[in-house]
Amino acid sequence: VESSIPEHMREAWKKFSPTGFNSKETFQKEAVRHIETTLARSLYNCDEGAAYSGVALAFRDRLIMDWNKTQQRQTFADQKRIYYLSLEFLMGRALDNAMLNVGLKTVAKDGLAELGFRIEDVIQQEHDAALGNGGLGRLAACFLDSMASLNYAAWGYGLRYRYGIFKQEIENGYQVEIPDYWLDSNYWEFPRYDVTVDIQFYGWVNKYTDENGKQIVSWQDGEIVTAVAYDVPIPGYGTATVNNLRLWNSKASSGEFDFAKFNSGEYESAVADEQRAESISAVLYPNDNMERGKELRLKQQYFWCAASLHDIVRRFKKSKRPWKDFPDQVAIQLNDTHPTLAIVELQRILIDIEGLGWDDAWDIVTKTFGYTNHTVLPEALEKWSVPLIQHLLPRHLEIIYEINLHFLQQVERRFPKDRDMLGRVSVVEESQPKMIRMAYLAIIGSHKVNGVAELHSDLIKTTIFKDFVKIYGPDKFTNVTNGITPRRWLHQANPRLSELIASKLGSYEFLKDLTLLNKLEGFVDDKEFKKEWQEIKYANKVRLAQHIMAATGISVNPKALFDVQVKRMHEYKRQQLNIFGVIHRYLAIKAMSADERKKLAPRVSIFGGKAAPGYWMAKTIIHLINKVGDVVNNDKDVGDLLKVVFIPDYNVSKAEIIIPASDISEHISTAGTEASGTSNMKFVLNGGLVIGTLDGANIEITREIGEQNVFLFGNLSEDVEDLRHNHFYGNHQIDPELVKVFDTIKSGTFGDAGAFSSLVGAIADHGDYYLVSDDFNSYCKTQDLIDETYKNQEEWISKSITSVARMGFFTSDRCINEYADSIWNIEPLQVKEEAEVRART
Ligand code: CJB
Repeated sequence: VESSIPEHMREAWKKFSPTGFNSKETFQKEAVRHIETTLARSLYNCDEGAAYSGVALAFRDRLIMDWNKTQQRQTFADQKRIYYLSLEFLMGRALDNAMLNVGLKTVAKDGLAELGFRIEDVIQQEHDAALGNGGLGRLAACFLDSMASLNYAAWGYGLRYRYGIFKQEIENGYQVEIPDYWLDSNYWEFPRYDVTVDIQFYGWVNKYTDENGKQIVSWQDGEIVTAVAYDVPIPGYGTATVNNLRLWNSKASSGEFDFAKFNSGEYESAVADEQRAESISAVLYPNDNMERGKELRLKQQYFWCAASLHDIVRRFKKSKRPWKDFPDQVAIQLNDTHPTLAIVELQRILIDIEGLGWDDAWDIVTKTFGYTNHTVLPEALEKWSVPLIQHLLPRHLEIIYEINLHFLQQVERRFPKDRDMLGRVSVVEESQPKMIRMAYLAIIGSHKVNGVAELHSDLIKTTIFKDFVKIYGPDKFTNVTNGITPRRWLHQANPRLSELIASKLGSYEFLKDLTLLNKLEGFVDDKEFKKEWQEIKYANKVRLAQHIMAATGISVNPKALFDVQVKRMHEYKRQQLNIFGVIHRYLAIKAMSADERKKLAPRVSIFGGKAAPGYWMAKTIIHLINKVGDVVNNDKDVGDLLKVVFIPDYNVSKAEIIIPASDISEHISTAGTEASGTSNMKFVLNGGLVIGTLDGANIEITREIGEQNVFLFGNLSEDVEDLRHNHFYGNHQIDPELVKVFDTIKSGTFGDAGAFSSLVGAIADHGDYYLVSDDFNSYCKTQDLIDETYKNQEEWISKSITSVARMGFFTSDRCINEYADSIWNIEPLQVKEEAEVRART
């Protein structure tokens, strides 16, 4: 408060506060000013890149004005805030979203046209902010959008990676990874060089009694790295709320950057220290649903948790409230177990630094945190080795042991006869070396644990966290089914469909209340409407076909059925089932007579997705898809009847082109493995139908839109265990049609069969863990049913419209309101009426 301008001088200040633009002319003035001054370009030297920069800077100014006011309003209101801790925020592009959210996209479009640019071309200049791997990171981005749109006082906290998820290129059918340096021309961040936190690593724990007889615990020596805040404004849709995403950048602590070394001529060593510090926030780990236990990753986790917590605590302390009020002011949500050290860090701050007793501190901690689990896959559940934690964070290891001790004592009192229970639920796994089970720590340190779809939330209660349900009772565990933001995933990705819907519903209000879509059901028989609906899908397919041509050189017929599977490559997501199905179809076409071929609906099988660089099997699947494409796409017998496309470098901005163009999308994970899935929601919201297993949110989507509108197939999650057991101990017969597919691969039809032997072997010889063979037959039959259904376009379009009409539940706005209600106990902070109402274009 010392830094605020004295009362009597504020009028002079306010006179010059920027007012921003709200007309075509004022927008042009701002954009041109930025191009000519900030960027030092001119009208003789302004390409689309420079135009993008000028427009981005103009909109950034606009956002930051609202950002400033929002932050003042939230500080003044002094209410509880949400802090969403996530190692991943898969934001995608910001400009289009900013234009839409402040309601000035038409202004920008018209203004740009007069300056010689098409708005679409300008928007495409932006590099995606790709600080995430897949669903978990994109969910965090959708949540930020919803929290701002609903006027919740919410902060995201993450890391400012210098390199986001790698760019994928395909060479000779193989994935090649290219570093994604994305920070040049990134106008959406504000470095806060004055907001820093020094973070300690290594060192040792000193315990002594001070002169007053008090036990002091102090963590000493080691290494200090400084966290510098970079703030990213998060605008809400149709509201003046602009929240903050704070990303931490690591740099050598200014005290540490060794001037002594530097002066004595040890330049290299001084620079090496600096680089080591900067490496913490250098790169996003590219694994999805897979933990690798690397020391640098643990460093990232602590660095980010500690910086965020110190920031939160600093903000709380300004309020001068007593510590017991902390959980009334602060709700921290852990996006998976990656931020679990925040629990330990808060306990450490409270007992070692603030001097609270253990129990009082622990009570505050557990009331503050909520933990979201995103997977039951064993390889994704985080464990850290005790020696590693001991070395890097010696005091934290002590606190973890003490948390565990208190917890196990409580368990022992409740279940005195169940000795095995203690071993099963202990935070410390008695392995060699011992490991800390982060999910258990997260459960113990939180007041609520949630899964991300109904089936998943049931599964965590009955499988991986079963004992904890016994210990804490079922109420600690809850479900919040995922959602997506309709602003990006309908309006921005599919503007024509959004416009058509608005024309029928009378306004764009559905973008704020997605349940209003149900009024579309009244138009399922409206001929004119259906025709427009179909035309829009077709136009989106033409757009995708152009992209496919530009990216791969493959020509696809937009009249064909577009069958899409885009998501991270993973055995459990079963892209291999899809490509085996494609080979099966290819063989069938080859065997058909000319007459039979005429009756078949032409199809384009479209794939996209990155494989973790060290995930051999996932890379092999990519390779097979590309090799099958090479053969099928060049087979004269096949022609337009089947094309196979792998779109390289699937990311958020490509998703915005691909999703609106699908007729069918595939969500075909082994039942019980995909926690929720969120692209399934995006596809249906854009009028695509889905083929899917009874897994994750597919189940709830089916419940909402009706079984007759979904192509379901495959085994149920409750049968998976038995089937797996049978593969090993019974007589495991591979589906005969799948055997034909394998024989074709083995015969070298798609190049060197050896390249695919591990993929085929995993199913034929090694237990088929993901039940590809068990589901193959029903998958192929369901694909045939899709062909039949597609022939009746009237029926198909009706299904498409009905499905969209019933998707209201899957907005991330509903999801955030549920978190607010059942986990965070927080109300929105209303924005004054005049600011609330904005033109929506
Ligand atoms: N998920 O993206 C990831 N990464 C992980 O490491 C673990 C889970 C995904 O999270 C999404 C958001 O909750 C889910 O929809 C998806 O099923 C899950 O795989």
